[in-house]
Amino acid sequence: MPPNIVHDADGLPRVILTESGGSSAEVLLYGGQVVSWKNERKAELLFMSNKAIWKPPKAIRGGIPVCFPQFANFGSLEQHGFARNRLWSLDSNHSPLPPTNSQSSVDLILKSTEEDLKTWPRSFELRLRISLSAGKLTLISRVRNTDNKAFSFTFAMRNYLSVSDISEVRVEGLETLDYFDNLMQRERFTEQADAITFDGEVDRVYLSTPTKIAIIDHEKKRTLVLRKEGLPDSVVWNPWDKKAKALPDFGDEDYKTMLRVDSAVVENPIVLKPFEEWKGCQELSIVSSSYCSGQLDPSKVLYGFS
Ligand code: TA6
Repeated sequence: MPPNIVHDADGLPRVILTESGGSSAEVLLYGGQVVSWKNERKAELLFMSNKAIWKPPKAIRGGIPVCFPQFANFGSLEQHGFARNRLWSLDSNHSPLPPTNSQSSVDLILKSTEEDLKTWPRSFELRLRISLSAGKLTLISRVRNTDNKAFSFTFAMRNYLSVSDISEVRVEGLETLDYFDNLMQRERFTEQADAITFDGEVDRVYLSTPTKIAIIDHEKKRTLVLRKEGLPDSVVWNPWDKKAKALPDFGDEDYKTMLRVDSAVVENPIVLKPFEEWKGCQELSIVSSSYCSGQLDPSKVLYGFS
């Protein structure tokens, strides 16, 4: 069943994904960006700034933007590369989808254009499969080198998560890891805490992270589990009050109800020989948190995951 593309007031073509359990997601062809993921009770699980600018070539501040071929300014391109500012297409040439009676998956593709070849002279195909199932949102990204020479790239899927109160959020799974601190000229540190909590601006690239990271929203008694493969690093970002005020497309109070936890390749860029392909997958799932004396019971969340 071909995806049904709708155009909203902002004129941006999008695909609406639904599944029989009642959850839904919205994907823009602009940037190949998930802009909404709602659970069966229609609660929005992703953060979207109410000052986001839904007009090309600006990147939309929220949902799950894709950074390719460069994360941040770890290279000569514009900040976070150009994939998030380009119009992607439906990928008709994709591997068969499981038959469903609702539109629960969509395959998108972005290919190198004449314009982009001027700034990044490499031919590529970037594919993104977005799949929705009960309580889960899965993104599978693939980069194929369609050039006659090798190239390298860095990459991120930037998960803007909706939280009830950032001061009541814990992130588990990154303890004891090394990280680059973007607030300290990317100096390398080692995480000492037994879980990350938030009382100020955080902008860190955690390196060689585990396949599962738990973001625990105490107030909502809800845990979001990020599971990833082929994406070894994870960026954690909250601008806090001062930086929030300095961002034109971010509400002054927005920092209180958001946290960005990315799946990324930053420290060791991917190198592809001609016609090689790289694959990076992430799965976001929602589980109810189990708390005892303020500690999450990891066996019930991190390892209870199939
Ligand atoms: O987390 C990496 C980072 O580059 C931060 O330093 C901050 O700039 C954030 O991403 C936002 O980037 P953007 O280009 O989306 O405004």
